[in-house]
Amino acid sequence: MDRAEIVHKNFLSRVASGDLPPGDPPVGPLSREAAVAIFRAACLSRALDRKSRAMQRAGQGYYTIGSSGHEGMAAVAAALRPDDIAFLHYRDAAFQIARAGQLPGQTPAWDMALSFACSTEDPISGGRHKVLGSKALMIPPQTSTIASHLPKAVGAAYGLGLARRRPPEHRLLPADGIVMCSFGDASANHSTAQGAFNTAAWTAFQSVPLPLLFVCEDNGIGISVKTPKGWIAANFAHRPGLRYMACDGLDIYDTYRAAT
Ligand SMILES: Cc1ncc(C[n+]2csc(CCOP(=O)(O)OP(=O)(O)O)c2C)c(N)n1
Ligand SMILES: [Mg+2]
Repeated sequence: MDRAEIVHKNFLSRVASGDLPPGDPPVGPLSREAAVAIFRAACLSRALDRKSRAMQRAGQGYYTIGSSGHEGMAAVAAALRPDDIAFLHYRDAAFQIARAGQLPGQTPAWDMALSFACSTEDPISGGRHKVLGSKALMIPPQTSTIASHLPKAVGAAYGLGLARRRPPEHRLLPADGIVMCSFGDASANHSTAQGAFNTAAWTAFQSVPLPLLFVCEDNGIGISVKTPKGWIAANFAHRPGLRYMACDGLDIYDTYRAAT
């Protein structure tokens, strides 16, 4: 058995026996029904991680990107509306799955399996790349160039604000929506990301509307390079024009509270 299989077996046996990490009972505004929907999205995300590896071993799939540890992004999806356009980090399968549950007729498992297989029927990339995204779910596909989606998100948010002041003839995004943009802790150091934060803060500082939620998914590492402990908070907690909130991404109640 490989490590992933051991983790999986442990997960199944511990959930079945109720042997869960100690801690206080969950608190916050998350309803029981929404918590179950988030848990289901997390389970499907994990199952797809495992399936993609199996497909790769069998020669049926190619590039894989795990979402494990990032399943809490389902709670961010639950706090948003499905028409809040989302520029996603590549580990956010759980976000897309949770959002798919907010619209009828969605088939996220099938769509992602097509992406793993580089099928020409993959609805978001036509088989060019394993990538998250969905037109119906307002999730534009991104490139694998880290941080490249942050300036796009800032632009989209600026456009939303502008459209409130000067209603356009054609409207793709609702006037009262927001933009969500997620990224990794190491990606936050990229000059492209820094430019986006600065532009966003510079804009908001002048009270120009910029309805944008940045979500940094801090797993403490960028491939083999460790992020210094406390770096993200130290870097973002006191920037003009930017309101900083932190949460435990492994706790869906805390994540939902912060995202809401
Ligand atoms: C511009 C660019 N430089 C380097 C890479 C190679 N690369 C892929 S993922 C990654 C690290 C990203 O770490 P982080 O943002 O913390 O995300 P995580 O994978 O930890 O979720 C790097 C450097 C890339 N894809 N794009
Ligand atoms: Mg990281």
